[in-house]
Amino acid sequence: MPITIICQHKDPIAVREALLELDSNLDIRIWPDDGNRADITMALCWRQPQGSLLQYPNLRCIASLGAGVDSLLADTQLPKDIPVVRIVDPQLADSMFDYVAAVVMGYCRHLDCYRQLQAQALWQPLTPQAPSDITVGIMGMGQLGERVAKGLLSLGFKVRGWSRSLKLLDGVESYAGSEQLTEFLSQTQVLVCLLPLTVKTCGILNQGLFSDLPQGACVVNVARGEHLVESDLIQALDSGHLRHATLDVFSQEPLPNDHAFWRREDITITPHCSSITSPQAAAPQLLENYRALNQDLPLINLVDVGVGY
Ligand code: NDP
Ligand code: OXD
Repeated sequence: MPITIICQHKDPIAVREALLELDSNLDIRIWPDDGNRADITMALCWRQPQGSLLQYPNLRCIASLGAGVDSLLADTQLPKDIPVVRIVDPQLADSMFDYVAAVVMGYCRHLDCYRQLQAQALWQPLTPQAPSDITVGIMGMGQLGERVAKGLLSLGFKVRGWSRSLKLLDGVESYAGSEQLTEFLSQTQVLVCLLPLTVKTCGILNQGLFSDLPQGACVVNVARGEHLVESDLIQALDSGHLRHATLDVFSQEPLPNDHAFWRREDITITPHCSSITSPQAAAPQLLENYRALNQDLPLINLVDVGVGY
């Protein structure tokens, strides 16, 4: 039974080749030239056009080609009652840890401050902070957040995590739910957002949340641009309450040339590259789900569509 790849802003051919490497008998088509759509039982999607999935009457599984499913679920015409799966990949989590570790280490060694001093040609050594002086708070303690938390702990940082349900993770202070958010934020010197984008988390990085962070805190957003209220960030940086922000994701990507963030020394921008799903890493689990589907076995990495992640 054929698979289709409905994909924008990612290379569908690389995904097809990675799957064919594993099983050369697969019939993998690429939207929009994917033949008779009534034959297709599985769709691999990344930012599929609204309503496109309605054209497949015999679809039995929708797979996100990334860890996040926000753009997939944002399709108001998503066919109902078809299981949605996503990518869960240890390499993706390792890569996210590498990025966050680099950023947080940079804060310990004041690399953001040196960038500002360099712009003024100022030679001014600053006392480095040890990892054990810094509390990192991670919002979202899922596949990526947990890996980042464990990695930062091993580097000597103090780590706390916030999620919907309380976690039991050795060495990590756990907080859950909106009632514990303020307490979680109160000692967080570097805040890392690794939440999925849902109705509950959209705009969560806002003025109220920033004001609950200690003076001089830094913010790292590696989840989705829509978590952040951009004008609130600018205000919190301008007022001096926040020291710096590192942003990998934006409401509009690529970030437009004339966006105010580009010209700020207190914001570091990277182009949605903190952790990239490789087709080679994704292919085995896509194939596993395809085979499970054909044998009526349970699917892996299922998304709770009702909750939004
Ligand atoms: P998971 O689904 O594994 O984890 C999500 C975590 O967020 C869980 O701990 C969950 O809590 C928590 N959470 C969800 N909603 C809330 C809420 N309302 N309040 C508090 N906590 C909440 O996701 P992943 O770790 O795999 O990925 C996280 C996100 O990272 C993705 O959705 C994607 O948007 C982004 N991403 C970004 C990349 C990049 O390159 N910048 C690359 C890959 C992913 P609980 O455990 O209780 O369910
Ligand atoms: C993802 C991403 O969700 O790359 O996988 O952002």
